[in-house]
Amino acid sequence: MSQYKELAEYLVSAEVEKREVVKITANLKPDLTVEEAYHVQQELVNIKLNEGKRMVGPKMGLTSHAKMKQMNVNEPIYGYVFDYMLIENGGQVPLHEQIHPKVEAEIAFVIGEDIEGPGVTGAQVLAKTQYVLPALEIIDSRYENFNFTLPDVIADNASTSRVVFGTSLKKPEQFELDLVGVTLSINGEIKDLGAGAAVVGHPAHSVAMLANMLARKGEKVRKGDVILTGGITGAVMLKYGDVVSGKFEGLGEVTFTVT
Ligand code: 0L1
Ligand code: MG
Repeated sequence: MSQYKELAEYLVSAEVEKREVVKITANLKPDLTVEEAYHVQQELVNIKLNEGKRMVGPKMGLTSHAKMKQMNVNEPIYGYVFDYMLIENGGQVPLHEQIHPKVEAEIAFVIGEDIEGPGVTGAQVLAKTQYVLPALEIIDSRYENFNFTLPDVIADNASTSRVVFGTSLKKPEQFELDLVGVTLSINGEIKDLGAGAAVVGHPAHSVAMLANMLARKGEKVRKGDVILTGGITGAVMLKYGDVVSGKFEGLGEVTFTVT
């Protein structure tokens, strides 16, 4: 078995068994590069596809300038959302299915036509986007204390764990998505807030960056992909009993309860 596949299995078993593990770069492969980390992520994706899980679409992570600065990078990362990660709006997220979950508010894009880089712009993305919708992403790093290097988090599918999509689909041309205001509340108290511009200046720019990054390995954003564009708010720790609400100006509300 290749080392990439072994590392992918290490992370998949941590996810399945709901236990945190030591980051890859601590012992297993201290010299893991970003390029190699995407190979590990691809093996992790293959494991899930071979198990019959269906891909919903890519997601972008580390899209805020604050997070990029913290990780000392100048471009976001991506991972993938699968069908088993979806929770209905208003539904429940059982804590025993998570390790140490956090929530962040994001705008999602439903892609209407393939988008192939390089050189894709935000305007081109908007022209090929069928709908936008609000979402809450639950991230749950498989690593101890959410402590990782950039290659570690890429290998770990960008910490992706669960997603709650809003129920109303809106046409993107109805909005200036960079100006859309968002609040993230837990038990009625606002924990963080922001605007679409927190996502690399504009959520459509995030999808353009994704298309351009995928082009480096001959891939593209596909018609039908539902893409999480990145956190507008910071990620807030969850605990048992939390009632979580994301309110997105003009796009609607997304909620779930931690049970
Ligand atoms: O969706 C995200 O922005 C998560 C990226 C990974 C970093 C983290 O786990 O905080
Ligand atoms: Mg996210």
